[in-house]
Amino acid sequence: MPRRNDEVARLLGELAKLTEIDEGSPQAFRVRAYDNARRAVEQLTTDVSGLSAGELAGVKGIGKSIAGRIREYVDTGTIGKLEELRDKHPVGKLELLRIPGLGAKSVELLASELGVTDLAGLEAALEDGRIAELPGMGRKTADNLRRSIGQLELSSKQTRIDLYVAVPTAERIVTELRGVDGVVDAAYAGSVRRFKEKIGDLDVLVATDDPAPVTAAFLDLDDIETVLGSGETKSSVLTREGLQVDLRVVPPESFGAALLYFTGSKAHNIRLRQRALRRGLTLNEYSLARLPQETAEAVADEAKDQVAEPADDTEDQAVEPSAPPDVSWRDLEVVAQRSEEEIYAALDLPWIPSELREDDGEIEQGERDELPRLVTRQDLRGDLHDHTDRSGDGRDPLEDLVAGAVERGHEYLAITDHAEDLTINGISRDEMLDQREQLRELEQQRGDIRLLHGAELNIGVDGSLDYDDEFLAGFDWLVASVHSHFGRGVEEQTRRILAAIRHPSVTAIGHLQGRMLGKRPGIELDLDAVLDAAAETGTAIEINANLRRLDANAQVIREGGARGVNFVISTDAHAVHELDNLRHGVANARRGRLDRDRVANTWPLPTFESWIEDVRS
Ligand code: DGT
Ligand code: CA
Ligand code: CA
Ligand code: ZN
Repeated sequence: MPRRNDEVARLLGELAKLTEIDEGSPQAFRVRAYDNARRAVEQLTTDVSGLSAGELAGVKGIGKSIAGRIREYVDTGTIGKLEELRDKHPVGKLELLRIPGLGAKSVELLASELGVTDLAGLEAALEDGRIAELPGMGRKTADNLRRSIGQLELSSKQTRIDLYVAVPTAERIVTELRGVDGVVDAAYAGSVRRFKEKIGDLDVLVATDDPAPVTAAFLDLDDIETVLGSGETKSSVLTREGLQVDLRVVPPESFGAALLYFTGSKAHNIRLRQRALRRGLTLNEYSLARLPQETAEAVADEAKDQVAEPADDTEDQAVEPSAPPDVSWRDLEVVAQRSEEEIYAALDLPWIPSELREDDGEIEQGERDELPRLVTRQDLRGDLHDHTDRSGDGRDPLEDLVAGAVERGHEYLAITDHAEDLTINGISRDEMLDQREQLRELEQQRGDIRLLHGAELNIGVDGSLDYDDEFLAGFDWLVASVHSHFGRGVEEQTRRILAAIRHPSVTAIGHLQGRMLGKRPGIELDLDAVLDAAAETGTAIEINANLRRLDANAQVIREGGARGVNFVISTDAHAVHELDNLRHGVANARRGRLDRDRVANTWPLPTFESWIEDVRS
């Protein structure tokens, strides 16, 4: 998506949310208009800044008045209406709107009756009983709210933030800063680069010899709420979504050392520094450098005795070796600093992927040259969970989705619209057969991609699936997934999933736990039983690339990989542009330390198709 469109889409989303609060309903005409326009801009392949108000209004989904607001943004850098709504409704209200069970009306009620306008205020009002006493709320609502806040770990007291909030912001900021004059490189680091599911803050690094324009561009980013601090090479801000972003500007020659340092984890870095000392070297955020002979010997002795324990914050001081006080690193001979690869190599290690850097065995594996061979985006040859506009929530026609897949280099693509049991979205047998014909024709016509005719089946509460076994056997590929009854007990849920895994026609289990980050926690499962069954039948477990799902999660992936379970990385795309999300599924698979050979959609088509035959026999 062109860079400008990304920003505009986000602002339209914010306008929709603020208007929802302002008008007291998500169904208000204006709310839907902003949402439609946001989707239209997300799907636009031309840069909005090149379009006139008239041309914008001609885009399907964008009305005249919103076209005007988009032009206003492109021309002036702000939208008057947005500023007005932001002044009227503090960010805390948006935070409240994210809590299940709290709609726009309740958010207004909380503000007008109790003066509660953020999460901390709500928690206080829950605690002292004011919510339970509020007409229109009551004790039951209070209990439900408390449960939602707890389950979703939304509590204001613990400020970890979901990865799905941080990654788009990280990508946007890095793209933005790369475009600043004089910038040689930019990257995000810290826990976001390690792809941890919950993060504290976002760390961004920029390599340049001229920090001033970078800092200026950073502080000028549109989504900043507060500047927490700003110096020549270090700035810190808070975004409107409550995410803290730390920027560090470093000279290009030490970018690798800085990236390594600020990616962490702290425990991984401590191990590397100990390793450096044993080699007469010292590692910090500027470089890996050689210590003078005498100091080196003294420190190496000391380092030899040190037990390499994983350090947490409290142990940090005790375990962390530091350069001796009489040595100034500025005088030392630099051994490596420009890239991470050079630094690892000088420590006799292969480059260790960021997703592994937790001091959880990766250094030992690196030493023995036994690191898992992690999957990359380039390894993937196809996408295996994709919706067209035939099922209710898909947005683009088959032809467009297929063209999008070919543009992205896919050799195969599975179309998996919802089947008939999903009453709102699902499609009938006749329509399925009709689609199959359409698909075969298109495949013939194009000749550049293999199209698998599939469906996304709904796993009923008793483990039953859509259609009947004979009809199911007619599909090339079947994803079965849970879409409702999330609250049942662990035994019932496990039975339900096992039935789907063991069904002869099912080839993959979609979003295994059905969680939606920030919205619902997902079903409880006996994962041992589920993974063992998947390993036994060969049925794949999906790694859903949607950042709101990250389902299966990294832990499940890691355990499954160890048991020889097959996985597929799929986008679950409901629109063409969502085909780009594969990269998030890849990152999650890497976080799960999965060997790329366990990912079925890295396989060449003949291997892939004979595996399907095996699973289904
Ligand atoms: P977070 O933000 O809490 O999710 O986790 P990180 O890992 O992003 O931690 P953060 O933002 O405090 O610092 C970024 C990285 O910088 C961290 O992973 C390692 C490095 N780092 C920061 N402070 C220290 C320190 O005092 N000692 C060491 N060894 N490394 C540090
Ligand atoms: Ca961080
Ligand atoms: Ca930080
Ligand atoms: Zn789906």
